[in-house]
Amino acid sequence: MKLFYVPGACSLSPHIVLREVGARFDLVKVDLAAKKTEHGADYLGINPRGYVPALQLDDGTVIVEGPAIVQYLADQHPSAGLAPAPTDRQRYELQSWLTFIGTEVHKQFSPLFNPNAAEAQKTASVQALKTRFAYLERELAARPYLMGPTYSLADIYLFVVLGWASYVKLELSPGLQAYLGRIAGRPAVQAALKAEGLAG
Ligand SMILES: N[C@@H](CCC(=O)N[C@@H](CS)C(=O)NCC(=O)O)C(=O)O
Repeated sequence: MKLFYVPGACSLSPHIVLREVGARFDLVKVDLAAKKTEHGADYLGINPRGYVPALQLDDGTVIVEGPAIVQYLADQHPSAGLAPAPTDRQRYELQSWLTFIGTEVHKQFSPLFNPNAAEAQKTASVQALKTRFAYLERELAARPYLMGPTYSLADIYLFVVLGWASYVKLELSPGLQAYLGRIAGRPAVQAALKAEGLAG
């Protein structure tokens, strides 16, 4: 398997999942501006949507969209316990969190990383993010992880996007910082950060 990634981008979420489940994989860095892989291949030929992540299976099949990739990996390795079984009603709670993180948190960061975004758009994103952070803080005050006592795909995705807060000078509450610390302490997370050049 190959994971197409950019260091520190949302592709870090499937990268952590690959390590959590103990899969064998190669990392392929992508130059998003040039739409080329580090080996010079046309990235649009791999993911015509032009963004990371993309996971290429050994048979050549490509899976795109972070939430789909991580659920595929969790379902291939159910013993890792990162997702309720597809037939379990709890699976919809996981999908609800993945959707919330993708649409209400991840995408609110986009204007803050875009030098061409209008100030009004950035201000609206900051306001929306502060509201989402306050909500997450309340949710996580009652339990260690989004799904309750059990660490899941949702925590991995949230860890990655909340990690961007410091880059855009948004403060996280002590509760959210403690939550990130719990996840950062996992060996798979440390290994992924190290492999992407984000930790010593
Ligand atoms: N809906 C996509 C969004 C992926 C996404 O936003 N990727 C960013 C990095 S975090 C990217 O590659 N942006 C570059 C671009 O859109 O050209 C997913 O969830 O996988």
